[in-house]
Amino acid sequence: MMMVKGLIPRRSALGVLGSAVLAACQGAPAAQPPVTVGASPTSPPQSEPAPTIVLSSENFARWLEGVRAEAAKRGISQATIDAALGSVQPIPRVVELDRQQPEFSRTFTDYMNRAVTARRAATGGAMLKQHAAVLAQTERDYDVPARFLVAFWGLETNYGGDTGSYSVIAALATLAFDGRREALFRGELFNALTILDGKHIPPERMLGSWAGAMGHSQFMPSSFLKYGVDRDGDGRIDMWQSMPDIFGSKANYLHSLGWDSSRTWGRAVKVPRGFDAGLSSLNLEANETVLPLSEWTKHGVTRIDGGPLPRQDVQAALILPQGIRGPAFVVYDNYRTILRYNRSTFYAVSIGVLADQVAGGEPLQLPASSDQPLNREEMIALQEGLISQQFLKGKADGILGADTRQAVRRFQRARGLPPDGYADRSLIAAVTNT
Ligand SMILES: [Ca+2]
Repeated sequence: MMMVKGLIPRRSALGVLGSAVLAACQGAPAAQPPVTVGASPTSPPQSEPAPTIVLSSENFARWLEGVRAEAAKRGISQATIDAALGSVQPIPRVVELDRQQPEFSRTFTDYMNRAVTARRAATGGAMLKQHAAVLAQTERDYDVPARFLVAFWGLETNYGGDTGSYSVIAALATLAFDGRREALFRGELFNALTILDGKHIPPERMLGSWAGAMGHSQFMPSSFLKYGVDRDGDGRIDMWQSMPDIFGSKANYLHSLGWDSSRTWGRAVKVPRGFDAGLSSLNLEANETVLPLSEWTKHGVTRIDGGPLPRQDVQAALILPQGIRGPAFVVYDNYRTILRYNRSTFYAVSIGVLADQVAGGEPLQLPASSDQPLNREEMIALQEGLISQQFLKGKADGILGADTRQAVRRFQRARGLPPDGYADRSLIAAVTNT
């Protein structure tokens, strides 16, 4: 499922990677700008050319008048409007960052090796202990296990170390004024004003990513208003300093999305030689072939160490994020719940793997891979080849979405290749040389 118009990049804990891209989906149940590190097979590329950034202060002042009038009409107090918007100026850097998105940057293993490091897992383990009391209360009340709350925290802001230092009001005003996604950001600007009006945080402390994601859990203002909870009872929802509020709000969010605390998210597995790659799910929901674990066992799937899969009656899909030669995972319902929060396969797997390691699980050794991420030109060449051979309908858009992956699978089946739906350079060569 591709929702290009909602693509929202933001700064992330993984900003150290240089090319962190956060893909958000406007209109998805989770209004939060979700996170990916690098492009995943599900993150649409941003293809618009970068025009010269001109932010006319005269035009901005005129535009801001309209915002102020509408804010007043929406019932936001004049004092809040003056305090928040009185001296706000557009931030050219925000527009620059908004337009500066890598198209494709990482393969799955590359992403995972950077997202789930031994250090991040160890820090998560320490955080699990340090915040044990708050986490236990949160888990009891919202039914989301502590290790997952810590994993989200670790991936989003490196355990609160990287929450962003942009004025949220100024960043949102800039993005709304810039106009590429005015409706989204103008709405979030009014949400941010509503938060200020509620005295949850003073304007000077309302800091976040350049795209307006706030605090330890990088909530967009709409998510803050929808899922934020005051757990320490001081009358304010504080996503910046109150750990009870921070964990409680995230748990409330995940609970609302349908978290099932009786199950985990899935697990890394080993598939046998000759495994039918056509059994793997290619769509984002990972629900093309859903079988009980006992059936996967019959297909020869084992734990990563070769031991038998759990003998529980769990419905699972199998995913091969980097094709049949890459790592394999069985995934359960909570994996799909993570995807409702952030529609990136890479992100969802990394949350699960990190959560397990935070709780003391074995590190996941991913096989070294010489795969390179495909660039946009290669993706288009692949699609054009698939279209000309009638494996794919429509027009080449350079986005490796579910339709393209299904087309790759049809091509592979027709050529007697393992139908894993995975496109690498050798696949492109096979498609374009025929
Ligand atoms: Ca509070």
